[in-house]
Order: sequence, then C-alpha cells, then structure tokens
Amino acid sequence: MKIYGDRQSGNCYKVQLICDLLGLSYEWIDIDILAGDTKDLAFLAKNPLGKIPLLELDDGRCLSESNAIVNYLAAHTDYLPSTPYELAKVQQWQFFEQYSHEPFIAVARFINKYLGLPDDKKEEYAAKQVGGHKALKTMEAELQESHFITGEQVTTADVCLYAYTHVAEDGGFNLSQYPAIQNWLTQMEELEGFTAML
Ligand SMILES: N[C@@H](CCC(=O)N[C@@H](CS)C(=O)NCC(=O)O)C(=O)O
Repeated sequence: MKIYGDRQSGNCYKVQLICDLLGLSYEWIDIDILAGDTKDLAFLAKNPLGKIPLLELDDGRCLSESNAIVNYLAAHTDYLPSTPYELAKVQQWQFFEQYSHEPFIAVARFINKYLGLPDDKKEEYAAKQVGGHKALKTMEAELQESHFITGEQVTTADVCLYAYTHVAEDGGFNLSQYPAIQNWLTQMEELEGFTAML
C-alpha cells in the first residue's frame, strides 16, 4: 500500500506510527503541499478534497481522514477494540482530537513554527492557546486515572492524540505543567515498534 504524506505533519505521522507499531510495510510518497502537489489532478482523482494523509491500497481503493485510516489499519488488532462501548470510547477521543485538540494545538504550531508568529497572526495564536490548554487539561485529568487515554490498553486513540501532543511545545504549550501527559508520552515512546516523527 502507499501512503501519501508530509513527514512534518502530525496527521500524516499518525499513519506512519500505526504502521510501524503494527509492523506493516508501506511505500511512503512525499507530498509537498506548498509546491501544489495536493492540487495536482492525479492526486485530486484519488482524494477530491486535496488533503493528506491519503492511503492507497494495492487494489487502488483510497482512504482519507487520518483517524479513519488509522482505525482501518488497526482493525482486528489490540489497538482497536471491537466491543461497541470500547470502540465508541476510542472514537470519542478521536473526535475530540479532531474538533477540540488539533484545531488549536496543530494550528498554533503551524503559526509559530512554520509562519514564524507574524504580527497579523498573534491574536489568532493567543486564542489557540486557550483552546489548546483546555484540551490538554482534559487529557491530563483522564491520564491521571489510567495509563492510556481510554484505560489500561493502548489504542488508536492514543496514537492519534500522540501525534500533535508530543510537538505541542512547537505551538507554545509548556507541557511541564502536565505531568500525566508527560508520563504518557514516555509510555508511547517505549511501545514496541515506535518510530519518531522525522
Ligand atoms: N481531518 C483531516 C485533516 C487533513 C489536513 O488538513 N491535512 C493537511 C496537512 S496536515 C493538508 O493536506 N492541507 C492541504 C490543504 O488543505 O490544502 C485528517 O485528519 O486527515
């Protein structure tokens, strides 16, 4: 299978990480958003939304949306429970990641690390800090109760949340005030097969 992605993107890194944790082999195809690769007609034929990551299976079928890709790859493994409540718990945290975490932490990281915190983005950056800390506090409370975000078993919810949490400091979030998150990051990095974001 092929993964179209950018190694610096947390959404793309989620897909790399689950593949490596599960020992799946894949071909990585680097996509340069700024060079217009996602607007290329051949790419748009695979994902009309023009976004990465994108998974292309050997039979040509494609999947987009990082968390959906991660769950597809982890199906029938210990990373994705099959009982309805446990599965919904994983999805609860993945929807949280997409709506209450990534839009603040990943965007603050983008403004700071990639745009260099320009004056016309400072107000937006400050607003992102509020939402980002709310998300981190929510995670901290949960991780004070259990080793992983949905309980004692690592799941794809942890993989998806790890992606942007471990680089939150790039967005100005000081993680030293979140000890349970720091312990959880270390546990994730100790998992067999773990690979770092390049
Ligand atoms: N919800 C999507 C977000 C995907 C996304 O926004 N990808 C960015 C890179 S991190 C992208 O492709 N941006 C290019 C664009 O929007 O033109 C996911 O989780 O996969």
